[in-house]
This record gives sequence, structure tokens and C-alpha cells, in this order.
Amino acid sequence: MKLTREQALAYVKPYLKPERYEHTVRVADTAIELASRFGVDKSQAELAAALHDYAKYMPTNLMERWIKQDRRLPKDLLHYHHELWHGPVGALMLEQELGLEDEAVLSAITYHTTGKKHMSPLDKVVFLADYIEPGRNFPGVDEVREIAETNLEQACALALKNTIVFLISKERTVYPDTFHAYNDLI
Ligand code: DGI
Ligand code: FE
Ligand code: FE
Repeated sequence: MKLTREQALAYVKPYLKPERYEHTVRVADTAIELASRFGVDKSQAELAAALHDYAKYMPTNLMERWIKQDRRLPKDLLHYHHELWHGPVGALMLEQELGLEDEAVLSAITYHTTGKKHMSPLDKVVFLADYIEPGRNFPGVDEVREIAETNLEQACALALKNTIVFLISKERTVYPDTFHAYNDLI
């Protein structure tokens, strides 16, 4: 099953608030730009970006059920904030509901929030596009945008560092994969 950008965006739209849908469109545009800059397949980047926040507003108890029932999902997710669940659960839902079979696209969706060790270039493009799309105004995002002009790995490393520092400053937990992603790139 091969989806166009329009089909993917139309699929997720009913599940997203308007501002989240606008974010999604900007992530898709940013992902295409990064993909062409860094030699990543543009249509995979666009598709993963269009679908990446599909499960963002799925009820927590429904996501919890998916995590408990699917052997492939790490159960430790349940011990961390439910903000982290929409990537992995979204990928499984899309696989099942849409017959989305492209493992590389599913991986980019799965890891778009936390990152992981050994991210593929496509994983990195989607992770970074989500972080730097023009609607974002995190402290330090402009420096990440600047680095993203030339260096995909360094830009991801700085985005991960900013997120880790932010979470620690709020005394929030940090999912181990986020540290693994950071360590891998630094
Ligand atoms: O879904 P979005 O709002 O577009 O962005 P996202 O998927 O990156 O997830 C939202 C937030 O999740 C992110 O900005 C920070 C927060 N978060 C909470 N715990 C962790 C975490 N992010 C990472 N990378 N690792 C965590 O452990
Ligand atoms: Fe997200
Ligand atoms: Fe997002």
C-alpha cells in the first residue's frame, strides 16, 4: 500500500487538533528539505512526517492497551510519561489500519519523540524536522536550525541535549533511549 502526501495528511487530519495538523504539514515540508539536503529518500521522509503524530491525541488507556498487548513494544514505556507513547503506538496502529509496511517509515514514526541508539538517516530527518519546523520556538532552536543547514548528526545531538537539559531542569524523567540517542551522536 503506497500512500501519497495528500492521502496521509487526510488520514491523520480528523485525529488532530487544527494547530497539530498545521504542525504536521510543516514537519512534512521540513522533512523533505532535510531529506534532500542529506541524501535521504524524500517520499519516505514526507510520508513518515505526515503520519508521525497520528496517535498524539489517542486516549491514554487505549495506548496503554496497545503497549501491553503488542509483543514488539517495550513494556518499560508504561513506567514513563504517556507523552512518549504516541510514536510507537501510532506506528503500530498505522501498520494495522493502513497496511503501512515500510519498516523504515514505521521506525521513523516510532522513534520521533525519544530517538534511540543507531538511528537511521531517515529516523534522524524526521526527529529533527519535528524539532526545528518553523512553528517551534524552544529555547536554542535557532542554533539547532543553523547546524541543520550542514550537519544532521550534530543537529540531532543538540536537539537531544536541549530536551534532556529541559527535562532535567523540570525534574522530569528521561527515557533511556533518549540518552542512548544522545550518547551515540556525541
Ligand atoms: O508530539 P510533538 O509535540 O510534536 O513532539 P514530541 O513527539 O517530540 O513529544 C513531545 C515532548 O515529549 C518533547 O518535546 C519532550 C517530551 N518528553 C517527555 N519525556 C521525554 C520527552 N522527550 C524525549 N526525547 N525523551 C523523554 O524522555
Ligand atoms: Fe510527536
Ligand atoms: Fe510532532
